[in-house]
Amino acid sequence: MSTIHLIGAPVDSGKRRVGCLMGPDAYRSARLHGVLEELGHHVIDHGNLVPDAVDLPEHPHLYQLARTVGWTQALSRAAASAAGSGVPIFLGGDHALSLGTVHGVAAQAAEAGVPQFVLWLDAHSDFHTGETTESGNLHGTPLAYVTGRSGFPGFPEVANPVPETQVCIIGLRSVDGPEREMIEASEVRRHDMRDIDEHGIAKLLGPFLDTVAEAGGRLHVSLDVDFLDPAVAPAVGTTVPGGATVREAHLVMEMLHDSGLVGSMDLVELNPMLDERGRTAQLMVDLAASAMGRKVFDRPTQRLL
Ligand code: Z70
Ligand code: MN
Ligand code: MN
Ligand code: MN
Repeated sequence: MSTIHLIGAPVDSGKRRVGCLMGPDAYRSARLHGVLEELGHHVIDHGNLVPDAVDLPEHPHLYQLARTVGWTQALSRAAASAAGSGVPIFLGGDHALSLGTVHGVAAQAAEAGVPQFVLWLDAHSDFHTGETTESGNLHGTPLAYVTGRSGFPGFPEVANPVPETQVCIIGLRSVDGPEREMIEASEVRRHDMRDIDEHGIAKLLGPFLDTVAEAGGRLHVSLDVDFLDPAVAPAVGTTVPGGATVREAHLVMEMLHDSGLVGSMDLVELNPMLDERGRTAQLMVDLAASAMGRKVFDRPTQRLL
């Protein structure tokens, strides 16, 4: 059994549409803490973080740059400290929070001498730099930042970039031109929805988990709500049709648990303003439970939401 640190990260500065700041409390209302305790884990809810106060002028293109830099600093410290003493689960918050969480866990892994791997479950590649993003929305940039690309003015230096070969993206179906060019020129593993349909998701994830295990590595999992099909997970700002099914997502989580390799996890982009009777929050909690060891025969027969 593990010590699990629940860390609220109500980041809402990574894009224009607000609401993700309510994400941490939606997960709490869907009983994430209790569900994980029922699996036998020692669970500590650290409440919600606040961003550092950062004095940066408005950027002509990057939306809410100073606030996002402030979040990155605060989250990196929290992630580095929690990763050394259990499994942190970051309750988002939009995907800009991963600028900080991955930065922090990678720093702690480097200190511990463990290779850091990242699994990115997302419709988007989030591989823009501050120079290529057309929207100026920083939630579309964390993978470029943590793999060590330039174009991130004001952000903490990335002293421990995650090597491209240690990153795997699954679920792709919305990638902008410059992102595509950068990814194609990189060694990042990436699988789009066609790959999932043609091969099955287990055949994509399995070899990556083998690589992590062979390297003696530790895995950070970043789960974007829009990895899922909007028909089952409507509470997200940018819905992209044709996403993963509930079954595919649970299978990924079950394989992650069986691997024993997950060191940290982000739950991101949940916007409770857009949810339907809490169903997306509930599904994300169920997926986190699967990732932390819930088996089909342990599932409660009665839903609380
Ligand atoms: C687009 C951009 C995005 C969501 C990431 C979209 C980015 N590539 N959207 N996650 N939900 O604006 O950079
Ligand atoms: Mn994302
Ligand atoms: Mn996305
Ligand atoms: Mn293929």
